[in-house]
Amino acid sequence: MNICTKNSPLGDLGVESKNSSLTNNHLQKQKVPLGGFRGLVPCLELRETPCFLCETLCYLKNNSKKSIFKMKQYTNVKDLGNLQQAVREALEMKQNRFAYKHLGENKTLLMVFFNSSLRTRLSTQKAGMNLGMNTIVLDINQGAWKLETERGVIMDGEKPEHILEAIPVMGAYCDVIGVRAFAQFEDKAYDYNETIINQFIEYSGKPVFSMEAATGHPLQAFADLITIEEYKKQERPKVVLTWAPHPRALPQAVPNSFADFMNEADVDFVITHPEGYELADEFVRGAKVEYDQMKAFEDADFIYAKNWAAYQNPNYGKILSTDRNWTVSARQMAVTNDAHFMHCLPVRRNMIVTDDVIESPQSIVIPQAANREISAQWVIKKMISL
Ligand code: AN0
Ligand code: CP
Repeated sequence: MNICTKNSPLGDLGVESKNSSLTNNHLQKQKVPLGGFRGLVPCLELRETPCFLCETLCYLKNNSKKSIFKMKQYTNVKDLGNLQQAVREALEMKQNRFAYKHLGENKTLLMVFFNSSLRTRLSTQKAGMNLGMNTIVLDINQGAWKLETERGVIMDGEKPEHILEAIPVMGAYCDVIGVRAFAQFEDKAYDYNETIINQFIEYSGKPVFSMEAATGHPLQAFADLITIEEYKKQERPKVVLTWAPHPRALPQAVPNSFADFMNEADVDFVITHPEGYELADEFVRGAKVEYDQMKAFEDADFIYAKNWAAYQNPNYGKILSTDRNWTVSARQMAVTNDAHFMHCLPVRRNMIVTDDVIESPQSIVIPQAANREISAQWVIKKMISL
């Protein structure tokens, strides 16, 4: 439904706003006089899709949940709905990130970490606070009972609690749950079926979003796309995802989600990696794969570096190369179109990227990390809206 049109009726809704500052901002923005007006009005902008407030109006007017997009889970790009609209709304929200503080009143965000984090922990908590939510962080490996995740196991070992009780209990204490549960590289099917986060989705009774699960890191990829939108100079920039060496076996979650998003975005997307590092078809989706890194970098506008362990059988989870010719340095950056350098962080300097490249003016790793607050806030907002 598109109610943000010039023909939308003014003031016929008779709805009182719960948040006067939001109403006033909105009305002032649209230059609608406040005097004598009973409720909210459509914003009158010509848009393909309704703005946030008009979505709310739409809901109130029709009293139908069908008319508003409430997100129940966020694990991949498709869960965002219209991607262009999501990026546009996220950029709008970045300009006024406290405008929705009333939405989270008396609501609780629970963040559950099975693995370490710096950015995800801080940015997601900040996003919840921007929305006026209470936030609780649970580190499963620090003070919580160790959780058994396999069903049917005779629990006579180290783990005193089963995840199938723990999840609904966690759900009872909150309104939205974020979960970080990396691939374990023990069983490819267990990882690629997203066994842990899917159990949260099934048994918590609450909306669940990924804070990096086994196969994807969609909050990161959404922040990456927002950042590319902010820094692009071309309408359709060339974006290169490059593998780079690392001493540990790292998950495919970040490159998978980045590919997932880039395949949906209006960019010329190329993936480069040594042979044997091919990602799953469901994420590559026919994107160009170039095995010659220098060739891939030619005329690139964005270089996105990341290590990942092998996906393909029989090497799932293995390190096949630590070749430092693949470390992103001035040598490769020289053939790009003065490309911006991106990495999700944490990054190992002089393995993934040289000091001079990550410290160069073309490096945008810090604004990229800062946009994690924005991607998280957009997603959580969708989960708590009405
Ligand atoms: C993790 C990974 O590669 O998936 C998290 C990145 C956001 N990185 C490390 O474990 C170093
Ligand atoms: N990029 C990212 O997710 O960082 P953390 O692992 O520190 O959360």
